[in-house]
Amino acid sequence: MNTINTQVAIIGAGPSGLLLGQLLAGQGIGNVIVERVSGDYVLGRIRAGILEQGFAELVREAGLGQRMDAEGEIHEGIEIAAHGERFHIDLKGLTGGDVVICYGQTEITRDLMEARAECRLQTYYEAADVQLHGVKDSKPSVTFNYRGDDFTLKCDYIAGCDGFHGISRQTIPAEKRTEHERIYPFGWLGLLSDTPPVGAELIYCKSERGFALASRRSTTRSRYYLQVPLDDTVQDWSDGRFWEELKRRLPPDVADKLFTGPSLEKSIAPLRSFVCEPMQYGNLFLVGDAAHIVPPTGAKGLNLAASDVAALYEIMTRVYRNNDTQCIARYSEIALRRVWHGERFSWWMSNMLHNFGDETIHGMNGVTFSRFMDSERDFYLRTEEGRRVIAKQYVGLPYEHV
Ligand code: RFL
Ligand code: PHB
Repeated sequence: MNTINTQVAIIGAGPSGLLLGQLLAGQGIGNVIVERVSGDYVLGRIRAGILEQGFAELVREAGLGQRMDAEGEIHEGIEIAAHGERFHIDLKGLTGGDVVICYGQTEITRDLMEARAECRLQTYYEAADVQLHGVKDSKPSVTFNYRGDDFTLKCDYIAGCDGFHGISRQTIPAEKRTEHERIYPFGWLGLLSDTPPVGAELIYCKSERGFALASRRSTTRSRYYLQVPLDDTVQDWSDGRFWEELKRRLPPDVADKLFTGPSLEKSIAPLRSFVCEPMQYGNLFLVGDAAHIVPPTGAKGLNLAASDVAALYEIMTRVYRNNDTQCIARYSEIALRRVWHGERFSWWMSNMLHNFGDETIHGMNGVTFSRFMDSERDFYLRTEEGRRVIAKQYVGLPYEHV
């Protein structure tokens, strides 16, 4: 049995774990990451593209803003198209100057991984049988198997950054947590291609045939998504079928300009709203997707993970710098306040932009959900007040300090 000592054990080397580790190291707080899969596998998952300024600030504070600031694109607006009509949401104008950055989660993760390796911070990739112990005690620990050897990682605190399917959340006794969940009756099929994007800004499209999103990674790389039935598989969608369907959902003038080409990656993600309360149990803190999931329509998942990281980073800094252990109990309350805003916004955007078929409004004598959503969308897109409400939430609400 090998024993390692550290201050903060981090479970998971996704963006939450890596960013937290880098920030803590900058304050001289020791940390070790234990990750279930390989680094290459983590980098192979194509996910988020839109970063709020709060996230970007944290990345800069971790000393890693260089490539993001050089290669990331500043987006001052987004478009929302409904049944072929296009509406511009002037993020910058409507919020008094706020913008978002279009820079892939894969790139952020790669930057964080490289920095961690350069700083010689310990990460155990492909760790098997990861288990958390004594999270209610003053000396918790994590055990795992690494390349055939058993390890015990002794620590003061554990950050559960192991995503929705991780083990950290399950370590909290069922009677001590409440989980809220909605699974949507459809998923998103994503396609990445080395084709010039169809627009300079993202275009969120509501059409009779379902939702579509035209996103991008650079001037030569595009990312597109389609709403698809939950039981569809990637094999059901040849590249040709994907491009045909996308053209039908985009506004006609946009579809005419679409460049198609072979896919670099295609995957289907289910859509879910999920919150686990509280986000802290003893010396265990849940961070990011381990505690909450949003449907990607509002581009909020990674950004909510970042605000959790910011809160925990501030608390850990106070603990180790000022011996202030009182503030620990505030983590869950602070993180959850912002999480619920993000949950509501993502749910609302999803409701407005997807097809829900024949779903009816409870107690309204057969009135369909889409009928209400049509007028909701009409109001928010056709009035400046409405567009401002969307813009303010899309760029992200401010972080709360401890
Ligand atoms: P992750 O990225 O899931 O990382 C968790 C890590 O923990 C590891 N793990 C374990 N390690 C050790 N022991 C165990 N037992 C473990 N179990 C799991 C996993 O292998 C993994 O490496 O969670 P994290 O770090 O909290 O990051 C969250 C984000 O990845 C997620 O919220 C975003 O990708 C969501 N998201 C978006 N967020 C945005 O802010 N803006 C966007 O534009 C955006 N677009 C998206 C998205 C998510 C998508 N999908 C596929 C769900 C678009 C899509 C399609
Ligand atoms: C992406 O580019 O992957 C992306 C952008 C915006 C979203 C979701 C995903 O709302």
